[in-house]
Amino acid sequence: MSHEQETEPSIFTRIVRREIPATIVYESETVIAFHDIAPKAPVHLLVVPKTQQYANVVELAAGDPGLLADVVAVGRSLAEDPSLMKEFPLGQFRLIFNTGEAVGQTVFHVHAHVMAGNLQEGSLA
Ligand code: DGP
Repeated sequence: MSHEQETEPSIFTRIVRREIPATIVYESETVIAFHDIAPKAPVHLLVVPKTQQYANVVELAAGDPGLLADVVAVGRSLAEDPSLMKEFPLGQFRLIFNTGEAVGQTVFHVHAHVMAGNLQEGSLA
């Protein structure tokens, strides 16, 4: 049995499987993107590799740099979409990967925060 099969499905795997709802804005074979449930900025999306085998961006960069490049490219294309970016300049966005509990990571299935506009006061991401 692979490591992935032994592990409990993450909250994001459950979104991929449609076990819990999310407002999905993009999906490919390998990547999914949806609105953050608790937005910390006027635009706050999450871009997530479908596999949960990488807990954070450091593991993803080491294990599958092509998939990391795909995550970045999806973030860029979401930021080019006027329907997602509201009044904010297209193609200009924050791309945040929290790595570790001390900086606010709560879901240990790698994900990029794609944000535009001011962060909520006191928010890390
Ligand atoms: P982080 O703190 O970097 O691990 O980011 C986790 C983000 O995931 C956080 O901003 C809230 C978001 N989140 C947690 N649970 C859900 C969920 O069930 N649905 C959606 N859409 N977002 C979630």
